[in-house]
Amino acid sequence: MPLKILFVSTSVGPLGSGLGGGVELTLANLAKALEQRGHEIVAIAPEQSISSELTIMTVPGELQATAQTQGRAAQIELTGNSVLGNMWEKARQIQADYDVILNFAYDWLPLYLTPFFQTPLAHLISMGSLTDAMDHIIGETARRFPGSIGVHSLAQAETFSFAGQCHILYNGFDLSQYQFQAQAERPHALGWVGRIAPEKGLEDAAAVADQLQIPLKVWGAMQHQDYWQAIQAKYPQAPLEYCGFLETHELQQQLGRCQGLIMTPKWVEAFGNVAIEALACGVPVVAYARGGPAEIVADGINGWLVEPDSVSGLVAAIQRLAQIDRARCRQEAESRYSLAAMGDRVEAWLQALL
Ligand code: HBI
Repeated sequence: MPLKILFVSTSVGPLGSGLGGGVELTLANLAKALEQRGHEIVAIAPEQSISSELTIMTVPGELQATAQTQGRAAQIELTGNSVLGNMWEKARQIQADYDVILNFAYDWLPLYLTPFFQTPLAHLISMGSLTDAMDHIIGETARRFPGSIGVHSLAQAETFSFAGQCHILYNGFDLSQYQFQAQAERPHALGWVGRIAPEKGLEDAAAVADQLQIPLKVWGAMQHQDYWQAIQAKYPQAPLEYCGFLETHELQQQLGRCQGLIMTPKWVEAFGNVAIEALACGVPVVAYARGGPAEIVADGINGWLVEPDSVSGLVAAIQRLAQIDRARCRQEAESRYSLAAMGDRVEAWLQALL
């Protein structure tokens, strides 16, 4: 039966800014997947959020600091006029109009509020274990509200002591927005996509570009300018090109021309949306065997898995990219990561919770 679902967005940036990283794409795709099945979605998000399809209620307030820059012992912090507090006050006011509330923020408050709401809360946890305070409150919520915690991959779940209580959802994309490109175009560049931030390990991709002298095109929100400058200074001869933060239509057009996507996560990447976006365009993926990408890349089928942090391993894998069938890459995306496949998984999760 059709559900009325309230999404409450990430607190680190407006939807459409790229600062919310994968969560922005996940939220938009999940809304589409559930609406296709007759459910009604409304989202609460920080002011300046924009979306072409989604009905959004925006609230003001200060953004949260990103959890991955806080360190394990980080205390919970909320400013007086926090956008997180304001979003959840709004959710509290209108909760009676909805069958279920789905939280997308990786923050303490929405988890802590679970028992205070009359409408059931479900939490889509978007990253692995980062701080003790978050581990504690997610674990408590998983224990007291069985089935309320959703994650993107087994690897991500296993970073938590309560892995067994996490519902694994993977992710899903509107693959009609991604054009299959049967072959790479000159100069057969490598692609790297993600927030320009230390946890994403861009320096290793630059090292590969430097060694192979193959152009590396970088797309994503420039979150750490100094980090980017340091990489360019370390590899002055590497053919690196920052191509900006593009919305999906532009990104897939340019990414699809690459000979491969290179993924160099230094942390346990919860999923790796960009891997699916590349596969959807027929672009094989070379990734460290770490986190979500290790569950997406089938070695020799849609790309190559590499020993984590091994630049020489990346170099060897790049040289075997021609062995991968690009049409098979697209098929892999369609069979497991379409909106319909994700909609099945999320609908089953929410209905089991209700
Ligand atoms: N940090 N505190 C906090 N809250 C979030 O919602 C959050 C974050 N860091 C990163 C992030 N969300 C997203 O970019 C990733 O989950 C994809």
